[in-house]
Amino acid sequence: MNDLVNYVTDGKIGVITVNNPPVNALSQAVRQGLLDAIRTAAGDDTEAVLIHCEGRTFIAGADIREFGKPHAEPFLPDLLNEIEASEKIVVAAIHGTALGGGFETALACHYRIALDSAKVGLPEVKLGLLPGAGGTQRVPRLTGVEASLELMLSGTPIPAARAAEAGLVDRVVNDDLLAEAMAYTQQLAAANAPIRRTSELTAESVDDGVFSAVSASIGKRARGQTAPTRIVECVRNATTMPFSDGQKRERELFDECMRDPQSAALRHLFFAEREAAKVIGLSRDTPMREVNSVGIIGGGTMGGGIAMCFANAGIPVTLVEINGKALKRGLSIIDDNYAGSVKRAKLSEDKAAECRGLISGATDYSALSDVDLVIEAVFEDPDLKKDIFARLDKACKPGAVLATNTSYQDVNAIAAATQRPQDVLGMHFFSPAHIMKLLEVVRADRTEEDVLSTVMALSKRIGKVAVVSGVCYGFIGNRMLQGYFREAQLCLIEGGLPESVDAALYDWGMAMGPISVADLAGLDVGYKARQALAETDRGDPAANRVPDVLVEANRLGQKNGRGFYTYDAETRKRSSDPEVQAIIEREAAALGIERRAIEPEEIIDRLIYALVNEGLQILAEGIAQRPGDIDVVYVYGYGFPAWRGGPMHYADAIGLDNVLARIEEFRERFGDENWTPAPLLTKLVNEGRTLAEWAER
Ligand code: T1G
Ligand code: NAD
Repeated sequence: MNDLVNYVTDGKIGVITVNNPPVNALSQAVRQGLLDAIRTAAGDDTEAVLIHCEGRTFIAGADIREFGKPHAEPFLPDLLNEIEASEKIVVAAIHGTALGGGFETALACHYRIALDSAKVGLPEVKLGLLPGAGGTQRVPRLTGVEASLELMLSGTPIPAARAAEAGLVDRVVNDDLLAEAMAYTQQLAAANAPIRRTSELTAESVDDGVFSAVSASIGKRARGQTAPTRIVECVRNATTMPFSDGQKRERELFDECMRDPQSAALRHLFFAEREAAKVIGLSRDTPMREVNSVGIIGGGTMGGGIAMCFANAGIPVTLVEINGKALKRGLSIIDDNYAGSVKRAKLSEDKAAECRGLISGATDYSALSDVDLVIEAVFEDPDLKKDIFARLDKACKPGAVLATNTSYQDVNAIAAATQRPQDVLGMHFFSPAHIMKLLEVVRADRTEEDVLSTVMALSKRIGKVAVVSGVCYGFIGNRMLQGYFREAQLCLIEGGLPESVDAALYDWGMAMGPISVADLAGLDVGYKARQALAETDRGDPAANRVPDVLVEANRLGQKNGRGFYTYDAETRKRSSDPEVQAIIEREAAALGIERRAIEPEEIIDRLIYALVNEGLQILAEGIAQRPGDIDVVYVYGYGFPAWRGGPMHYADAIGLDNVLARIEEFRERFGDENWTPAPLLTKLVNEGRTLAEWAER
């Protein structure tokens, strides 16, 4: 045994306790401790063995921090086979989340008891991996092929009660797990219950059509990912091969996953998401303010969704609109959203009604006199926002947090419109706000530390992934997007078509092509933002020409059914429009641009490297705390493929020297204005360092 794994005998029961905070991950020391304990039990006079964990959860998986490093014995599959081979009954007592290798450990035990609040799951696919310690062979033997594939391909944990129905857990209790588990183990020993080795069971065979149907669906549910196909092969093997052969092949495919850059990217994101929650320089015990009530100003596209985020977390919300008619419209948007969630079985009727009941409306700011937090989401007009913050300054109680949902505006200037700039920051949600997980938390120059820590903690409470940004035009995400959209428009006018530019990025892995995204967001939003800027600040005229002409031709995008594409009023299905091609060719000629064939590789590199170059500039300015934060922003807010790890991880994977060489080539061809390499890029290449190494500074 060791510090992390303890073994005692309690009567005729050998009790193995794992205690490796925070989540009892199966580090080398835990594996060694478990092996020593099970061997000790094999040799003593106990009749049965119980494995349980201290702390907030049963084993939540292999220790992800050990991945990518030389693998140390004992190897998990061997350890679990030894536990299963025990001549004494072994019982697992599950609380919290038994995930990945943790659930596989429980599956190697002969019986499983769980708290009703516990969950079990195999989330390896979210790390670009597969259950590599027997899970792909044992689960089908216990619960059949389809349930196994759903568990492994979704990676979503299931509650203990459902696991019991599925034959994965034998007993569910609602309290005092250790006592219940001890009693259960003693019962089994006293009853001389059989030693049930799952590996000795036979998995039901199913028609091969089941596997081909699932393989076909992978293209939709996990587009571009490689691990899901390997998972299907493993589960198929469980129905056709003896356990040992199936497990041998599982290991080979697991190693293939581990060597796959996709897994490195997804593991990077796992830790980047957790790092993003930490504000550099802000200690974990920074005090926080209470937030038990929220006010939202503006009940439009964003205000309604934002209100639902808080109501869904049980926090009462007051939605303030400019007048009764606008309020009615705002509340009906919310009603439609809830009806949609019920229709898609995301929420039960009762839960939707309960959450909706927490949202009330008002047209007078006095309704906000006692709320703990106010979020402004009115038109993107800086003067209107400053006026509203000056009014909030008078209406709200001392200590209330005042936030703006602006997409671009200067949060320092908005804060300066109040006598309490220390209570002001940006909370930039993404549309649709009740669905998108990303929240850019914009730290203004005078934002108080307890305001920042309050909002970072609150974001977790409302199910958001928060990333801190400094103040600049467009913060992290929208600022980087400008170069991305610029290159999309330039590729279009230089020779592409909406379909070809979109296909290049979609096939590369983006959730949606840039031209379709522009139509979705509304071409008028960008047009108004450009019109608000001085001519000289609007950037490359060739990049704005076509969208400007479309807006002036009242082609605003999906919102009025015509943009770069036309959209079916019923189905919203998009179709190409030869009129747009004619406009592109006409405007290219007017600008003296000779259109040419543009290969997908060039389109991809121009758009993605524009993101990367601006990302490096943002890091150098300290607008983003670390490269991983930018990756989290793009994966959770802009449909960047998670299996590529985000733009900054991707740049490191490609090699910063290759990125710089390509940018230099683009500078040669297209000029300094759009393609001056970020000084930090040149510096890191000269020093032969990666962004990840730079981030560890
Ligand atoms: N390994 C190492 N560290 C881990 C970890 C793990 N498996 N899980 C969590 N942590 C760290 C995390 O980085 C954070 O650290 C702290 O624990 C709290 O986590 C062979 C190959 C369990 C649901 O994928 O889903 O088994 O930031 O902030 O919100 O088949 O963590 O505080 O320094 O997320 O309460 C499969 C991953 C591994 C589960 C808890 N297992 N973990 O959520 O806390 S692959 C997983 C989670 C595997 C086998 C294969 C969640 C959680 P820090 P947290 P939380
Ligand atoms: P919207 O036009 O859909 O809604 C704005 C609402 O504000 C309208 O209902 C209007 O009646 C209300 N309003 C205007 N003046 C008001 C006042 N004085 N008091 C109370 N209510 C008032 O706009 P939207 O798309 O929801 O955008 C709102 C804000 O969120 C903008 O700053 C925008 O940049 C930002 N944002 C938008 C998106 C998006 O995708 N739409 C995403 C992130 C952030």
